[in-house]
Amino acid sequence: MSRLIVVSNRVSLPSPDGAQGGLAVALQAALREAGGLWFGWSGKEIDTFTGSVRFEESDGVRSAVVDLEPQDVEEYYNGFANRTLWPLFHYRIDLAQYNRSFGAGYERVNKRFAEPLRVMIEPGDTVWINDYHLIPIASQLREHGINNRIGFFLHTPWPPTRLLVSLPYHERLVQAMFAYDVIGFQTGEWLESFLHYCQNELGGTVDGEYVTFEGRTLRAVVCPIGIDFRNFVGALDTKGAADIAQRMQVSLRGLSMIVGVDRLDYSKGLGERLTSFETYLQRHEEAHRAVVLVQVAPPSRGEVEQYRDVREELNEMAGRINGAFAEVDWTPIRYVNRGYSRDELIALYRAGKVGLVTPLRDGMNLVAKEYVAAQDPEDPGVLVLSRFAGAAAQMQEALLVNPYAPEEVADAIHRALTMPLAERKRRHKALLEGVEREDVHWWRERFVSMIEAAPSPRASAPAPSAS
Ligand code: ADQ
Repeated sequence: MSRLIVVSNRVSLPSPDGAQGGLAVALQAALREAGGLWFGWSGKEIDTFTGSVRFEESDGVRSAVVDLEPQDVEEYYNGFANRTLWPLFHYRIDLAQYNRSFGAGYERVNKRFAEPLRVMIEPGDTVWINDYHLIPIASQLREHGINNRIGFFLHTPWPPTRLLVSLPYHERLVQAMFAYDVIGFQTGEWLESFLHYCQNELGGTVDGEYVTFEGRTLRAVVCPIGIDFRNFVGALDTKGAADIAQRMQVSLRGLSMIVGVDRLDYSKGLGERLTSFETYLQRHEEAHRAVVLVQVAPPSRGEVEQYRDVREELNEMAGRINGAFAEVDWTPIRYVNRGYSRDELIALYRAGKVGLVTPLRDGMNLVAKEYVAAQDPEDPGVLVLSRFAGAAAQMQEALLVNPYAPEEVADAIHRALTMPLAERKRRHKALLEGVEREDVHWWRERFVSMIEAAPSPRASAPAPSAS
């Protein structure tokens, strides 16, 4: 078996507070089982980039990290990745900032990552690049003569062509993708958008899963990510879970709890969610003093102004709604700005009669899968899920909603809270089967085997370059 080298922007080894994004949690799980090496940014800054690599090992995961300069972090990470590509890929061209220094920083950092990486890659290694931060890195590696099989997995949506063309130099970004052998997407919708762009904007040819542009062919596939199911449900038996379960039981005192758990990000539709809950309270007197929304949302990407804006907006909204509806003995929204460990999260999910997962756009959304995994099959809660989350493609037995339509979401909350046990069990059983079967190991095995099945090692002629 060939060695697996996984590359992502941040290498994030398991941490006790557990406050990590979906990609980090998934890659840790994938590497723990498959072995191999995880390469990326340490998350630390140094005055001058040296490219020197530090090797670490934690919880069975081997990693190799480099530090970046402050200018790199500003232009590449806070700039092109978080202010340009993230909003664009989540269909928010109103929030995307196009700044030449961001683009230059993005290409510079991709080159900087490629330097130490090429030294680590040995013949026969399989290389797996993750996410939008690192799209051009394969073309850099090809320029260095690396002809190993290289795959790329995009964790976010891929935007429709009409939106993508708002990005200056969009062709350059997509042309660089032809240095990969395989490109994976979370859903058929994002894959279709990618193929549409290649065919209609780039002038490539599409033949089934294969896309050819200027003599280079890549395979573009759908490969939805899952959770580390066994490991996750194992947390139900921990002390951390038992403690939270006990605290929730005491503090809920018969209230029905709706639970939301998200990174604080505008793509997660938190403002729209609070409006929907407000609508639900306006329309359902019987919910007053009977229902509570527990929304956990640890801040992320605080250097980017839009994230500060959304945080302020949510503080204001939660305060206003609580002010309007609260009684001396009841507060309708418990809004919590901190992360929880996996053990604590699973108990929170289990205590929720409704899992409210309503992103405006999401590559997949692992919270939806975690919520289902955490339920008691004999008395499960109901998942209310945005139809704009990638997870909706696999989770049709959830109550699917349009997160922009507060009345529709309010109706779904009501339906979920009043759903008969037999229907709850039927829906949950079907969802659970999918979450358990298509877990993170299934995802990793499928995607890595598709990279390994690529017809290369390719000839060492350089691919179209991003620079
Ligand atoms: P994210 O946008 O980070 O991931 P998501 O898939 O929902 O979103 O994963 C969030 C992860 O972070 C979950 O495992 C969750 O348990 C954890 N988490 C969230 N809030 C937390 C909290 N308060 N405390 C502790 N942990 C918390 C990106 C894409 C997604 C895609 C994933 C994986 O945006 O669409 O599903 O990558 O591909």
